[in-house]
Amino acid sequence: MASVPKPSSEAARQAFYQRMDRDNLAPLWEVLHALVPPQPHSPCKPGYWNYQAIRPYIMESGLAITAREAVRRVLILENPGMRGQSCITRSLYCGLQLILPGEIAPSHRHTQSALRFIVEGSGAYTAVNGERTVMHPGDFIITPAWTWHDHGNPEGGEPVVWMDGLDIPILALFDAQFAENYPEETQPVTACEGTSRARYGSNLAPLDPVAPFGKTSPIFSYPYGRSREALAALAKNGDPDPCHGWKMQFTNPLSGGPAMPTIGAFIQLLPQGFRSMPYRSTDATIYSVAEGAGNARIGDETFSFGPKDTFVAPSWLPLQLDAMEECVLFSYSDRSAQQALGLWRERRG
Ligand code: GTQ
Repeated sequence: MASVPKPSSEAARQAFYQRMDRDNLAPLWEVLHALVPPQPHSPCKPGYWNYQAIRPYIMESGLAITAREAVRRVLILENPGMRGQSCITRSLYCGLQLILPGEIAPSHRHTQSALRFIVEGSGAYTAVNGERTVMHPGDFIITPAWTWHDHGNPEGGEPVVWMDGLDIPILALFDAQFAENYPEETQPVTACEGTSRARYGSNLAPLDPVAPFGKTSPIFSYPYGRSREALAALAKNGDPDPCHGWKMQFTNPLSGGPAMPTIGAFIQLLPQGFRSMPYRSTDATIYSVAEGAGNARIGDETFSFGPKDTFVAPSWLPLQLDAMEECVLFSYSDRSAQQALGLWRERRG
């Protein structure tokens, strides 16, 4: 009967690994615990950006380069645990984009999906698929994958800053990135403002159920006034969720599902004095403060936030929110992708 062989010495093992290394081979047993951890184990760290502190850099970028030359004049919010990788979580990118009066950010398209959450200023527009939408603080705007888009700010207006959320690392993971420039600086306007909202965002839909942007919502602008009104009405009726206050997801009216196939976007209201029950989920989440001030405890770090600030909660670290004033928080994460793949988990308390 064959007997179990005696294990090699550590030195013999190391020599063995070195020999196989030349043939692009490596032993699983040296890395198994890191590859298949008992629970999420991420280089992503909690992060916080105070808008008043970083605003001077954003405005200085307006002196450093034009929107035209930069193509997109954006300061990237890099996760403190993943500096140099242009990401705020493992799967998502976040930046703050500035467009000054009289500027144009030229038209292009790419397979990455983008969302915008307007942080400061009004009057700039973004154009998607021949329709322009004017931006106001708190608006949530979508650029579906592979749609032509350009941004502009008419002369005589004010600087406009918005948060860009893109699924850049997801497309990179799959090596499925494509991009191209439009032959002109701006795409022609073929529909008047509000057309897509009239067609899809009025509890009505065309009779032929054509989804113009595939799995992405055909409403590309969700104005803040409407979101805010809904939250205020909800807060008059019933109790807040112990973990989330009153939290809603932006939806695709054609599917009833999330507005974007890779990114979930949310808006929530926390009443003054609300202290949430700790909550964790596998979707690392980026928050932008639309209104109010409070504290976010993420793992064992606590950040005091105010209007226009950004913070990020990594996967599976408990998040607890304290609202010193009534707060409205916008947030986005890769929850859509995780749920589509059956990966998403959450834990309350
Ligand atoms: O507006 O198209 O922040 O392509 C990064 C990449 C914005 C955009 C970003 C982009 C855009």
